[in-house]
Amino acid sequence: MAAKMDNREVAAILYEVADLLEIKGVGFKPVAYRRAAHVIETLTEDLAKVCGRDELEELPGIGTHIATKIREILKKGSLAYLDRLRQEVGPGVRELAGIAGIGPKKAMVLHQKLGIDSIDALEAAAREGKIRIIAGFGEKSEKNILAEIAARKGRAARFLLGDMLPVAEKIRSALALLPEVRQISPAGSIRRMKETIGDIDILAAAHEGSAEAVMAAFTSLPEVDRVLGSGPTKSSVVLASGVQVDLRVVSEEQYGTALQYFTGSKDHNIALRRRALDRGWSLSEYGVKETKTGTNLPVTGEEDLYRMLGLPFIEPELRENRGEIEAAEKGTLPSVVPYDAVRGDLHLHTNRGDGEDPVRELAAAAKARGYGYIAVCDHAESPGIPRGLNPEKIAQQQKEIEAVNRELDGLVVLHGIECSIGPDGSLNLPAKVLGDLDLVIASVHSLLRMEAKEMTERVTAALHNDHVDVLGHPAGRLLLKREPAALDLPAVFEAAAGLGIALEINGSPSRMDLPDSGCRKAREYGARFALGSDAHASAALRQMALAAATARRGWVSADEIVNTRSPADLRAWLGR
Ligand code: DGT
Ligand code: CA
Ligand code: CA
Ligand code: ZN
Repeated sequence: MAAKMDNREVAAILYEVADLLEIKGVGFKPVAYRRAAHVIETLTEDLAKVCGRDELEELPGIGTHIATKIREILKKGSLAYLDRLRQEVGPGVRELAGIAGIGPKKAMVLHQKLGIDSIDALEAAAREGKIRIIAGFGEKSEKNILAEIAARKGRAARFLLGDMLPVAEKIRSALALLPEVRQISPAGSIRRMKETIGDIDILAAAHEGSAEAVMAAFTSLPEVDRVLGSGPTKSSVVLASGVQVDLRVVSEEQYGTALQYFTGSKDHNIALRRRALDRGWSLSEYGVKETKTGTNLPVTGEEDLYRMLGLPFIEPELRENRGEIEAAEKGTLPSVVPYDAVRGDLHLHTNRGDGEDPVRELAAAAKARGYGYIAVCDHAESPGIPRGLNPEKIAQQQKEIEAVNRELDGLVVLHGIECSIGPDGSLNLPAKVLGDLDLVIASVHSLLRMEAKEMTERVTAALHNDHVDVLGHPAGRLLLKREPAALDLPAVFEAAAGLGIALEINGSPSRMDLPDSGCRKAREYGARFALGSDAHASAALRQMALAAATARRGWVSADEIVNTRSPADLRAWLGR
């Protein structure tokens, strides 16, 4: 006889049989197995004794069929029928059934309709919005699934910076209107403009004794779904979108050090604290103290704090402890591109392609932002690209752009194109058409899973096309969805720099590509950068801030970016 099985273990086997039968879509039987499992689970007497007296069939809900199975379990410690079911269903699908809100029936639906056979596949499908369209699921269940997977994997769900910036700004500006609030700023990763954020942090300075009023206003904002906690210094809420917002309220004297502390990153702070210790000070969110005497040293703001530590001001985007403190100390920290140094947008899509707005509208919106030029770069016709332009449509677009340019003062519309790079590095348009355009972006849009060697050859071949000016979203990543393509980026940077081709920093919220780390690496090769919003509507021109933020986080200065140049200098660079 095998190891003695207690009632709970027998019940667990029967429950699993029930789940697997249900996943397989078998009717009625799962109910019977589950009922039997429940009876055994709640039985006060040892099941083996009942079996010994040959009285199994007398228990409620246990017929001859299940009694036979139970005898096998008690005898062998296992059940051949279960082993067979496990093989048929596969471990991944069974795991799905364990996710709250899925269960066996829905696990089967997901397996049949989407071929999902693992938690990882489930996560990917949820992120791509494939689950919400299945009957019985919705956006909410998709979110719950992601949250549960995140919790299981021991990490919190992350959100796109581009999605969360407007949310944070709305809350910040609502609170800024309160008479009690003297100063207020985003903090944490959202202030550092990290491409994904765990939660939204906001820091406010309020009048003495008025923190409660600020907290009350915060927790009753219309966006708030539930309040996790609220106290005089910190409150946390969750918004309907599932993102957590932490608000901290400090006194005006503490604001400077608190802003530095809560902006982070944690690693940057730890390095700074070490510097303070070397000077005999202790640094915390509350201020700077002389360790020996315990006296507080006054700090008037973030800049003052860095100055006290013998450093120039370090921009929030750089505070990742990736060498910025050492560089600041040596005076070699580059002055990163200011957000308002960008003079034009080099990647826009119109309603002739897969965008929403006509050239005229995009141009007006760009002019309102103070730009001197934009480049319209719809997709060239190529396999898998929706609404791509063929040479005839490109010629029609040329007429439209000429007309807009005649109407407009102070803004030049450049006629560009975004070509897909074919598997062999070719572009899908004849040289003659490319030669007539003002700007050519070449991007990889298909077959992203190529081996690194082939992918590098493919991209490098495209760079050698005489007409290419910009390599679009070079890393090929999709944030929270797809890892970067396998590609020897340094080899690409070297080739691009040598050929005078700019690397795009794409501001689409799910791209932010080149990533900051890539920008930093590319600088070593003397690369040039082209910032593009990749906007598909005029409202999305603001995505330029995400491109600029990425450049800043990658230590890129204004003179390394081609679209900080005047219209004439940009044209000179383009050779047009
Ligand atoms: P996230 O939310 O995961 O995108 O990243 P952060 O950087 O916003 O992190 P969060 O929200 O946990 O904390 C906000 C800031 O507070 C963080 O950037 C630095 C500061 N902080 C938090 N925990 C610690 C800590 O243990 N030590 C130090 N020195 N600073 C901390
Ligand atoms: Ca945070
Ligand atoms: Ca936080
Ligand atoms: Zn693209």
